[in-house]
Amino acid sequence: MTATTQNQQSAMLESPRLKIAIQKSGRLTEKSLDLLERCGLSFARSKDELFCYGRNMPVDLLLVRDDDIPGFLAEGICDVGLVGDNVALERACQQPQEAGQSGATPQRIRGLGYGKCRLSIALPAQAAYAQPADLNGKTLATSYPGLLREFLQRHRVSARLVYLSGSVEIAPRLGTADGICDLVSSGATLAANRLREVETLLESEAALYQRDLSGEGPKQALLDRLLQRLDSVLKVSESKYVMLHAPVEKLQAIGDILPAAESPTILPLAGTDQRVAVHTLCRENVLWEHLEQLKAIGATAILVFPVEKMLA
Ligand code: PRT
Ligand code: ZN
Repeated sequence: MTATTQNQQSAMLESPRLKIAIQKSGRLTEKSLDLLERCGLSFARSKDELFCYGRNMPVDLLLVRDDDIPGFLAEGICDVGLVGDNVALERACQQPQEAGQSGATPQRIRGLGYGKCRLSIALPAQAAYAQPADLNGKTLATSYPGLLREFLQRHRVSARLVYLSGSVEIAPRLGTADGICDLVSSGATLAANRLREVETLLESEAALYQRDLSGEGPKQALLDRLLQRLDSVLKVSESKYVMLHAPVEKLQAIGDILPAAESPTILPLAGTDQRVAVHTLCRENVLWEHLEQLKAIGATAILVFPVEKMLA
């Protein structure tokens, strides 16, 4: 080991270490790990470990059940958590007393763009529904009693709640409930159980939450450094680099079609002065519809590349 490596290692041991909690095993795990890796973090990790030591920055990982993350933040067991808004907000509904204690409520810092879903009320397909008042007197099964109760109170609806930790969508068929309140992403589970979405209570995604780090300057500085990298990674994940050939007179139209395009590089093409090569960075995703529109105005050789890193 060189003296420099030794110095780096002893500096890492002495500095405060930021603890990030992510879901151990589930829908958010792979994307959360991938995101942290793209921010340049590397962890010494074996499959069953609950705690992973950060190899190249004083940042460690806690692998836990997603439902535990808001509580771990509130209790200071971890400093940062990557968790669905649905889980964080459900806990905030169930523990409203925390809101009064300064510092105890985890703060949402960034939406991360994955784990997207919505919390919805669904009723059997044939059930009549026009407004929340139609839920009066009904029994609703849910894993989200806090958020559902809050919705019902807001609409002055009196309904009975049945708590189920899973398989909520089969409750109406079993006769346990008249309807459900559960997470929906594609809608396939509702369709398979002949349920119809009637109200959306919440749009959710995985988000970065932090606990109050006032008075812990070095840890907050570490988090700020990580957030800078995160912003760059999030920005770049949507960005695309586009190259195409086009008629000279269509340059303006091309700029109008491409989403959030930067000022393009225009290059001459050998053997013609009617057409040029156009290279440009788009800050938003380029979809098939955009390519079809480009083709329709005479663009050819259209190539779209993902952007791996960008330092603006
Ligand atoms: O063990 P642990 O407690 O950590 O995991 P978990 O089983 O509680 O959570 P997991 O891994 O299923 O989900 C983790 C997070 O992913 C959730 O808290 C949401 O933030 C997010 N997410 C995104 C979803 C869905 N989409 C989703 N579709 N979580 C659950 N579902 C379920 C939903 O409950 C329903 O049963 O998928 C079904 C509906 O899906 P569609 O596509 O048929 O509509
Ligand atoms: Zn869970």
